Amino acid sequence: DHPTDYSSVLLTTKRARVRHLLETQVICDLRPGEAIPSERELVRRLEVSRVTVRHAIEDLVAEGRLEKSHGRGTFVTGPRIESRLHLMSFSREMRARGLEPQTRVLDACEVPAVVTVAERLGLEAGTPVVRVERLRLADGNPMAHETGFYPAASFPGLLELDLSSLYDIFARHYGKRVTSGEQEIRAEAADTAQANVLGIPRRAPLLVQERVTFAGKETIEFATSHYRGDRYRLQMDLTPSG
Ligand code: 16G
Repeated sequence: DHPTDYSSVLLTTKRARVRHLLETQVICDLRPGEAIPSERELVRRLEVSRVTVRHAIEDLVAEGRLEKSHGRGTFVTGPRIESRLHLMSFSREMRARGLEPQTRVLDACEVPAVVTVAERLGLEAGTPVVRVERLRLADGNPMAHETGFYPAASFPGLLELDLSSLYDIFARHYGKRVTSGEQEIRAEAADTAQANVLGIPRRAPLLVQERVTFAGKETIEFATSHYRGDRYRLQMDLTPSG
């Protein structure tokens, strides 16, 4: 009685089957960053229609298994990070997972703290802070875009140093070890600027983490990290409360 319902069920099944074939017969032989064969080639290899191949690819893109690059093709996505919520630097966290961290410093300068930044750092508005904007990569794949503010008085000469790992510098150059932090996590859709920096489509999901970090009683950081939603998951251990 509902022919349209039946046809959509059949289509979904076929689409799911081809999606499975793509994963088990094509993607499994490729490494992250490698391109999948052309649609035409996939039609030949999997013996299905072009439309079905296209739909299956769309599903895998939506799941984050594949990513499209305009005019270049469709690629197997890079590493997916499953992070426990803990106080670790980006560099250490990636190394702990066998990935090579890289940092591209996009901007670093000293500025007077605006009210919102000053409040989080426990400073008077206008107090000099160092603003560091960085793109964080793992094995060459963009993972996060981070902007942090650091009290200039706590870190004299910071701008002259190599800013690829701040927590490392804080410990080695300034004898300040990160001891605790407060963090908030929220979801956001990438705006054009974030999308461009992270190499994702506009409106793609981001996991935003805002952190205030302490070295003992001293507040040393207020940072906002925009992580790619397709490459980052957070895990936490739960204990009963109340
Ligand atoms: C993490 C922190 C960030 C900190 C950075 C230091 C989150 C959400 N953010 O990315 O606040 O600045 O580590 O890492 O975890 P680094 O020592 O490699 O610069």
